[in-house]
Amino acid sequence: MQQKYRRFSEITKSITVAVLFLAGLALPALAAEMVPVFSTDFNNGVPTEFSGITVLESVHGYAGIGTGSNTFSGDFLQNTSGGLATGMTGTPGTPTVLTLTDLPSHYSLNINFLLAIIDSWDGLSNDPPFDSFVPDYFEVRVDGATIFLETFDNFVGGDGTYIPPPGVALTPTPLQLGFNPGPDFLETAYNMGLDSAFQNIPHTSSTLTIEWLAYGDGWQGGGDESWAIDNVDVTVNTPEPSTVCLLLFGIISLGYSGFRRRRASTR
Ligand SMILES: [Ca+2]
Ligand SMILES: [Ca+2]
Ligand SMILES: [Ca+2]
Repeated sequence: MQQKYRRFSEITKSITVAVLFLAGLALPALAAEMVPVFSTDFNNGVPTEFSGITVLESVHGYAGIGTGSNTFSGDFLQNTSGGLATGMTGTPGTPTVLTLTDLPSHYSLNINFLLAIIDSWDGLSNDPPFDSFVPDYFEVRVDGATIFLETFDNFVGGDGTYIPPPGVALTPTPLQLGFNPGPDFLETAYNMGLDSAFQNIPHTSSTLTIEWLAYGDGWQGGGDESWAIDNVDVTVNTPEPSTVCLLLFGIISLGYSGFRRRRASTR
């Protein structure tokens, strides 16, 4: 009877400790503080944190497209690099790079930006005679590691790989928004901050580099296909001190529980 009671008591304690531990783990995520570390709309120039291709261009017909008040306006950073000149098809684009330093202590980060996919992107595959124009990749890297790699398609018959999550696509079908005015040179727009690939990216270093680039065997660049970003906003997720204490308490409790179990098993 006494043994049964002791077992029941151990189980109760273990459940309590497990609940406290899980609470310790869950609460920091729930109570995480989102700290802004960088923001620009490119309407007053290119911030010095950018390097690589840093060309400003009017947003043309993209003006007003967006989510709520987060819309393209004024200027954006356009990257037309890569091979369009005769014989240069497929020459990779040069990245646009954002470098941040002295970040506050954090465990993950979020990258928000509007993306303009400009003119006749051809996707991953296409039928002859357009098969030499593919693939056209768009990639985003954080500290050199790929966090996003997809092909986009604005060209009739092209086959892009990107399937935007709800809310991300701002132009359900390609539209003529300027730049190359040809009938096959249409544009699309995306709110990439609404794609989970750009939220809660594990990261702890006090420095950060974000690279945006386009390339591929079919990459033509220039006035044939290019891309632009606007409203770039980076935040880091920082646990609040009180929740750190809870997390530590959870870990200590689990250690104590393990100690008691080991002690009981040696009896
Ligand atoms: Ca702008
Ligand atoms: Ca192409
Ligand atoms: Ca166009």
